[in-house]
Formats: sequence, structure tokens, C-alpha cells
Amino acid sequence: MSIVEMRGACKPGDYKSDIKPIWCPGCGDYHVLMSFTRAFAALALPPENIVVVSGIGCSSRIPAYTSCYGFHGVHGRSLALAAGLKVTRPELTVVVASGDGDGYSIGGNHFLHACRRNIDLTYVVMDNHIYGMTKGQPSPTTEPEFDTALSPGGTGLRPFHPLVIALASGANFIARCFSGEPNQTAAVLVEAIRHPGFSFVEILSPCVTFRPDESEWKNLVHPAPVGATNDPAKAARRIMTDDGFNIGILYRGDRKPYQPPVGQGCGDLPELERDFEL
Ligand SMILES: Cc1ncc(C[n+]2csc(CCOP(=O)(O)OP(=O)(O)O)c2C)c(N)n1
Ligand code: SF4
Ligand SMILES: [Mg+2]
Repeated sequence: MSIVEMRGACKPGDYKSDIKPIWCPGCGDYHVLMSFTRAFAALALPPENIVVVSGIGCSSRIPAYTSCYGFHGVHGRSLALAAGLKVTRPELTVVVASGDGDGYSIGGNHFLHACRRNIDLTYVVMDNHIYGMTKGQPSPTTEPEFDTALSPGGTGLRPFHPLVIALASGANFIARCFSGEPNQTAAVLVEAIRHPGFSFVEILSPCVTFRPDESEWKNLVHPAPVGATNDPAKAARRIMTDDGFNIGILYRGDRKPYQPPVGQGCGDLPELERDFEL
């Protein structure tokens, strides 16, 4: 499809690549991909103006399945890559895709500072409470009692609370979605992409292979009882006391995004090279 054609009505299919996903049949990530393409079509953004950046994991395979620019980076470093890209090319829409292992474990430190910096990125974490790609090790969001051969008797460890951490660290938009509701998720992604600053969208996306118990999530999710607030104290109270299955936009902040003047980041390149001469 040419760029000119793309300016007209956009269809979700225009954002799909020819690569067939290799996720397990029934994996929640298929629906997340559907939500991405529906959101991009609703925003009518040309695919060449969108970049999907990821780390490593089943969830992080998503850039290859879109027709947008993509960067399948190294484990836990998607936010660092995306931040560099966005500050140098602010005209691009940068969406970052991660998993609970990639984003909260090895990439946990980057998560805190990305929230704090508030660069205009949309960060989507497909949370299945497990390391799917490496065959089911516990992740920071695995329940303490989750008992497998890899964690006999459970880890006994308190899980990480991604939404509270995002709020405390300065994220400007916070939402929770369920992969089984692709239209609702697409609508939240549209809002997240439009909202200035760092938008964090946690998508509960079941791993049918290593967490068959997560098929129950479809019966547990429910719309958040109240709409989004811009008051961080109210948001903190609501997020900390909900049951983990409230779906919707939970916080919309009004912090100004960080955007340094383009081209002033590293100064004169030849001069910089001279500084590093041996
Ligand atoms: C530096 C490094 N350490 C460990 C790994 C192995 N590894 C690959 S994916 C992954 C976990 C992915 O889990 P998650 O982000 O939750 O993705 P999922 O597969 O569950 O979607 C790990 C530990 C790696 N690729 N690189
Ligand atoms: S292992 Fe789990 S997360 Fe990975 S593709 Fe299969 S169902 Fe999805
Ligand atoms: Mg995972």
C-alpha cells in the first residue's frame, strides 16, 4: 500500500505484516496484536510514521507482525531504545511492547526512569505473570503460591505492582486492559497514544501453555467502577485497593512531557569524535 493510499480510510489489515505469528494457539497476544492494528487504523496513522519497539519474549515478537517500522531489541532494553528514538525523531509515534519478565524484571530499572522522564511514549506490557518464552519461570508478577517444578511450593515472594509503581514514578497515563476485549483495548490504546507524555498500558494477556489457570481471567475482569482521575493520590488509593482486574483508564496526568530541543543533544559530531581520540 502506498503512502498516498494510506491517507484515506485505514483498515486494521493495513497494519499487519505478511509474517504469520508463531505464538501458541490461544495465546492472548494474538488479541493484543489485533488491538494494535485496530488502534493504528482508528488513528489513521501511516505505518511508516509508527515505530513498534520491543525487547525479548513471546510478547516482544509483536513488531514483526505489524507493517510499521519495528525494532526487536535486546532483553529489557526496549524503553532505552524507544526514548532515544523519540527524543531525536519526535514526529514519530513510538509504541513500546514488552512482557512482565522483559519489562519488570531485567527492564525494571528502565521502567522507573521512563515514567520519571515522561517522554511521549506509549508503553504496553503484556502481562501473563510468567516467563512464557523460556518455559514458565516465575516473573515479578507471579503469585507467591504459584507452584510448578520450576518454583516448588511457590516463590513466597510478594508480587510487583506495576500500576502503582508507574504512578509513583511519574507516568502520565495509566490503564489496565484484558487481551480478550480487543475493541476495548484498542480504544484505550488510541487514548494512550494521543495522551502527551509517558502512557503505560498493562494488558492482562493469558499464557495458555504455562498458565492454563489464566483462562479464568475472562470471568474475573470487570470495568473499573469509576472513570479516570488526574489526582495521583486518588489514583493511588484506587489502584492499591482494587482486585487487580479493574479494566479501563485509571489515571490521566497533566505533566508536561520531556522533549529536549532536537539536534542539540550531542553537539558537534566531529568535536565529539575528537574528544574520544586515543
Ligand atoms: C540477557 C538475557 N537474559 C535472559 C534471556 C532469556 N529470556 C528470553 S525471554 C525471557 C523472559 C520473557 O518473559 P516475558 O517478558 O514475560 O515475555 P513472555 O514470553 O511471557 O511474553 C528471558 C528470561 C535473554 N534472552 N537475554
Ligand atoms: S508460551 Fe505462553 S506467552 Fe508464549 S506464545 Fe505460548 S501461550 Fe503465548
Ligand atoms: Mg510474561
